[in-house]
Amino acid sequence: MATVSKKICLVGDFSVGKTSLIRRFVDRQFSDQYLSTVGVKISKKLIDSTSLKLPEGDKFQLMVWDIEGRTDYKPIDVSYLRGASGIIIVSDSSRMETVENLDRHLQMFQQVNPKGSVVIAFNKADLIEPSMLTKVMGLHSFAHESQVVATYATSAKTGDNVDKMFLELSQSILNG
Ligand code: G3D
Repeated sequence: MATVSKKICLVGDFSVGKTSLIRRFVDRQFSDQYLSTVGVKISKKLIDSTSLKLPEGDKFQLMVWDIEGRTDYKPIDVSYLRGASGIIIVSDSSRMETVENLDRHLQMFQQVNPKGSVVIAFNKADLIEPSMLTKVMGLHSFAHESQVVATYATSAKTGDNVDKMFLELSQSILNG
């Protein structure tokens, strides 16, 4: 029996729903760990072989990093991304500028970990018409496509696709 532990980060513009997605996935089980100097909150989630393809009895622990309380659009510090096996880049589907910024975040991660797994979240999917959402998602192409494991329309409000997205990223990290 073994537990594999991996770090992932949520990145994206201010107020796109990063913290809400983590809350939804981690079921409000927040770690007390708070690195006040950098304002990072780390939540842990243990996943077993009922949700992931793991050797029988093994467990997978995700350490989910979130920069809390940011109210500006300054670029994040790359040190936050160091050691991350994967990232979820989040946009707010109802705010086009946050969708346009997805690539910028992807490029930053690419520089730190060119082999890491990336999932793109078009969050707040509950706020826009499905046909509009399809259009917004279709508009986008990424500079480093090969790193993008999946693209999801999510809603932290309804829970739509949230678990699925975190689990797909976890499986991709596990598969190496
Ligand atoms: P951030 O961590 O990216 O900065 P937050 O974003 O998770 O703090 O969310 C910012 C605001 O968006 C919050 O509202 C939150 O409730 C809302 N939000 C997050 N995800 C969704 C979603 O999927 N659908 C909808 N409708 N709202 C969402 P407040 O009002 O607290 O600022």
